[in-house]
Amino acid sequence: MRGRLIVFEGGEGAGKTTQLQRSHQWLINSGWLTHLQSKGYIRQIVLTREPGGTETGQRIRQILLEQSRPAEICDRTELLLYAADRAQHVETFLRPRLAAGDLILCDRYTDSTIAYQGYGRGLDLSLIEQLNQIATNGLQSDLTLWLDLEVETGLARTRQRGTIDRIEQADRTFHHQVRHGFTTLAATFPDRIVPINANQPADLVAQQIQATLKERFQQWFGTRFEF
Ligand code: Z5A
Repeated sequence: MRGRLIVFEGGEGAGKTTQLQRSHQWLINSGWLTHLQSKGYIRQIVLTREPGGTETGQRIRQILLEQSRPAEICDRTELLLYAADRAQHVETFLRPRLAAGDLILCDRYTDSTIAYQGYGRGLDLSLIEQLNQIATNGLQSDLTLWLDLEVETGLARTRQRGTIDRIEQADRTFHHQVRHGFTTLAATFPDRIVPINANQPADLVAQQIQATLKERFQQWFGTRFEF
């Protein structure tokens, strides 16, 4: 049994967290989870996120995203903190669970660093790729669902929610660069990164994701299942 890593990516307010939870519920309620378990394809589903998927990572997350110290962290420090969070996450959480056969749904992973610190902050892309390699020891996602949404719409959603963290405060140009980063990544890795149109009601976004997951399950496990 080999687990699979499914990552949800996107800019601010794209709906990653909403859709990760919906996918989890759908896998349970549709019977897919039981089906995959009964065939011995996966052990269980686990949910996680970056930054903050481990205890150490939660402390790093606080440093990175708390609102009270926005100016203190310089760009390279930020990059290294995301890498440190990831190294801990991969080593102590992701790899053991994948080895045990878990299906992991993860909110953000390596592509966020390329999009935010690379395209957004303008840090050297080859340096970031090297750091991602060090932090992950080569562990890539099996599938990345990139929820694509216009910057203004995403920011409006987060403003409505009423919480603004350190990166959400960055200017609009930054967020446009981030989106350009994801667009470039999706064009470069079309098998691994699947664009999802996030500019539609949550139910329709969820349906698009479910269709993608069904396709991948068939590809990975050679199994079809309808309920
Ligand atoms: N970051 C980085 O820079 N480098 C890295 O390597 C990594 C991360 C790993 C993590 O913050 C921050 O870290 C992030 C990038 C940076 N930047 N910031 N800021 P986070 O985990 O706290 O938050 P986030 O990942 O940015 O997620 P978010 O802003 O909370 O958005 P979301 O998860 O994509 O969306 P949501 O919470 O599901 O939905 C947002 C709101 O929209 C909410 O009120 C929903 O009810 C609503 N919503 C959701 N879907 C819809 C639809 N379809 N229509 C209308 N409204 C909707």
